[in-house]
Amino acid sequence: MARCVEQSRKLQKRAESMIPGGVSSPVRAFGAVGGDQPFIARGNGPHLWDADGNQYIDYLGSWGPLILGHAPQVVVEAITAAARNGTSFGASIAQEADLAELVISAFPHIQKVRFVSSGTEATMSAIRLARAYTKRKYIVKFEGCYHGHADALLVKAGSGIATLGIPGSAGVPQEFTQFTLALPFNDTEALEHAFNKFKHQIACVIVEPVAGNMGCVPASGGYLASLRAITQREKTVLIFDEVMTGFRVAFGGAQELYGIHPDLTTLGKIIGGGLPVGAYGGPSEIMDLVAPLGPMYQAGTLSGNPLAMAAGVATLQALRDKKAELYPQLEKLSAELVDGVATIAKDAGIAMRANRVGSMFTWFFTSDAVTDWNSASKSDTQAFARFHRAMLDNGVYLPPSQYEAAFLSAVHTEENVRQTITAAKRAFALKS
Ligand code: HOZ
Repeated sequence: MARCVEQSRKLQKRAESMIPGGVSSPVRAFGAVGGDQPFIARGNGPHLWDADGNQYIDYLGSWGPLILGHAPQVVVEAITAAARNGTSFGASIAQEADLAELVISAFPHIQKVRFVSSGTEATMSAIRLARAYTKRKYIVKFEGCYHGHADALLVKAGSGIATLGIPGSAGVPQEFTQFTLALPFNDTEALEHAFNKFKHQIACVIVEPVAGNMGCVPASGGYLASLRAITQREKTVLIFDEVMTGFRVAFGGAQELYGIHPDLTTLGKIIGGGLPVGAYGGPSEIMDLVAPLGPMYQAGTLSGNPLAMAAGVATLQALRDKKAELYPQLEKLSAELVDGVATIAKDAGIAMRANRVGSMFTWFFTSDAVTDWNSASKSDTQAFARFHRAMLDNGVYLPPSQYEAAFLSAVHTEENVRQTITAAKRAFALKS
């Protein structure tokens, strides 16, 4: 069943004449999966419609923020009301403290939080702050973890870099990454080795506690506790990059789910309710180094933007009010979906490993467990590409890369899950 792609093709051609690759962010170009990228006309609830009128069940969720689905009434009303009063002031508004209060109530180890406009800004600033606090130069990140596109972090990064199959980015002088140590994820020994080699020189360890940017890859049992113990011993700042996992795997993020608390936390995605927001936060002792209180400079005209604050507040209030039912419901439906498709793949004799934490998941096309970048990169990306195209033709929109997590929202239904499993049967050429 082929989709109609006439309008999307026309739009792609027009965009390509003016925008590199016709896209505002590289993975959207569908280079890794082939076929025509649908130009999205609108979204509602769990569904998307493209410019040709094709309807999809959406598991991209704008790469994670849309935990309440597309265009939830509370968020649309909050943005509309805010817009009537002005769209940007470059001055303080009451809603910044409202959003801060909601973040702090969910993340007890955050005493103070600073809002920025993207996850990239959040991680870049948190690292600058960790260096200011420790007065050390080196940073540790993990292979396959992506923390935005700041120069020093584009080292063995996952996400688009992994999708494109390139080692890093052109335009980043080697000197800019000389203090970045990229170690294997889920490997405590490698971390101990780095601390021995760079004694008293490592400012911070930054980690996605559930990696989402090499596909979904959870930390193995005890790994986060080891990171915490080692960084405490070494007086190094531990940063949890919870841009994807914050308010997603639990209301209080991965740190609540696993009971391990970092020094600094970075947030994004859900806290903007679909609008551009990022944040970094932690104890006052560290956060008070941020300007204007302290010497660590960071600023932004659109930081604390009224529309973004309104969308964030509306989203977090809805999550807070429904969290007792909402997170168990996400868990149950996501398990049905992820295990359902994995069973279909098994019946069809297709090698697949399903990784999932709550409503964040990836179907890897490999028979071996995926625990780090090395094992993720063994996935058959051509098989993933065929699956992706077939699912799209059968009305299911997945992230267009093996190395990006997919997400289920609070408005997906049992019926959506059944339809998705039927689509997978068709994709694997089984009788539905
Ligand atoms: N690599 C980004 C998500 N992990 C993609 C964002 C986008 O293309 O919008």
